[in-house]
Amino acid sequence: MFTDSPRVGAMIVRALPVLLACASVQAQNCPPLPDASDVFVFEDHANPGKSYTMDAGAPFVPDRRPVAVVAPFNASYSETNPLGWVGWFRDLDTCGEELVIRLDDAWDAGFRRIALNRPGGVLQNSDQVQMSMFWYLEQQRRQAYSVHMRDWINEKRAIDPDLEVGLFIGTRHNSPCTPCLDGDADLTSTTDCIDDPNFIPGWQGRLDAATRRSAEWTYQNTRPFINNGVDALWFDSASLRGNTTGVMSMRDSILALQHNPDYAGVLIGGEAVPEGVIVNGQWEPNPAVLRAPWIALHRFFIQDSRAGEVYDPETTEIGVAFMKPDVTPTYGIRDMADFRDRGYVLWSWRAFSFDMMQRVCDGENNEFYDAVVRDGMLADVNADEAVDIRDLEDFLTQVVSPMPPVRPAIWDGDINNDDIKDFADVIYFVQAFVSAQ
Ligand SMILES: [Ca+2]
Ligand SMILES: [Ca+2]
Repeated sequence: MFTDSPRVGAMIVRALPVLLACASVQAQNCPPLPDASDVFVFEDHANPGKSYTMDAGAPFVPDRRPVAVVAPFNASYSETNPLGWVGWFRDLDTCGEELVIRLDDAWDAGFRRIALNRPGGVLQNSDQVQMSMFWYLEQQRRQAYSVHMRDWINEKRAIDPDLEVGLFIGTRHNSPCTPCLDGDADLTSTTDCIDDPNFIPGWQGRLDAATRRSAEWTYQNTRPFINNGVDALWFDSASLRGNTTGVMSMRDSILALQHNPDYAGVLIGGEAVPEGVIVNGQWEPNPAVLRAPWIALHRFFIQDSRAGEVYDPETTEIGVAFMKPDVTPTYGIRDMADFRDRGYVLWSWRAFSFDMMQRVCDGENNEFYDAVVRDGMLADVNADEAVDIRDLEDFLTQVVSPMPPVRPAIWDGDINNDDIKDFADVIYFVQAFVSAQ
């Protein structure tokens, strides 16, 4: 999951009395849900007219563009904030405008792929991210997505039709009208949730493309976002091989949804990079992994040296999410450039790594480079928000280093962004360096 909380922290939270009710959520009447009686279900032999197979839909094409994470949720819980909204998203009167400000931040920084991290919030006492993200929200917060976000996407997609806006949501679900989950690994089957008239006790649901109930709930949970411009769905904790509710593992369900006509044009991705098997001493990823996009936190790739090493960046999209640099293992711009050079897709949080991202990538249409030029920090090649002798040292080191396998960017010494490293870059760097003093 995209959280810095170690597992022990989650255990402590679970051990505490559950004080935070979802009463403020339950007070909302669930609006009429989209009719999901006619959704496609994977290989539904009982209903061949609404069945599909892995052969349906467009083949997966990896996307190498970096992703910016915009997070309305950051687990800043309080008695009045049971869903853990970040500060700027808490006020019902301004949440829509504030969301647009963050989307603009990502756009202005050069990102053309954006993922909203848990746009429905998550109850503090939940150890899992639920898939429900819309219907139980207050009207103003729903409108932040169905009006403000929709208008923003329409405006920006008119400028760049390739703009991707995605959701990072859970693989587990209960009724779409409640953020409560039931299950074996959390305490959300508490009195608070049982009191929620929408909550279905005892139902442990996981994403399962072959089960009608899951297909219907997945459709109802994601449809309001897709109808308002969202074209990517990232499912949290999707690597489980377990087969607890249906016939498909979650990683196979991720791949299957990519072929579901109900999600035509929508990219379906999973977290984390799933396990594979060792065959004759060789690491063999599940075939589904090679045909769908996957992401995991940076530390996953550091801690599990097998992860990612066998994936072909030409056919597989593996994202590396860079969060707080002070969380072990730490990283810097060299690490980010190294992952870039190995074919990974970089995921970035603004407060932690937008600046580094802008210097190791120049953008499909130079959006990242242009943003750095606008900011006037062209000589800050190491992205530490200062122009000093360390930038000179890094520049001199990088300008004589071999060309990266992707287009060279500012970090690589291509200061004038003509994809060539030569003496002209020295002139550009010196000019930028001097003007910054
Ligand atoms: Ca610097
Ligand atoms: Ca150059």
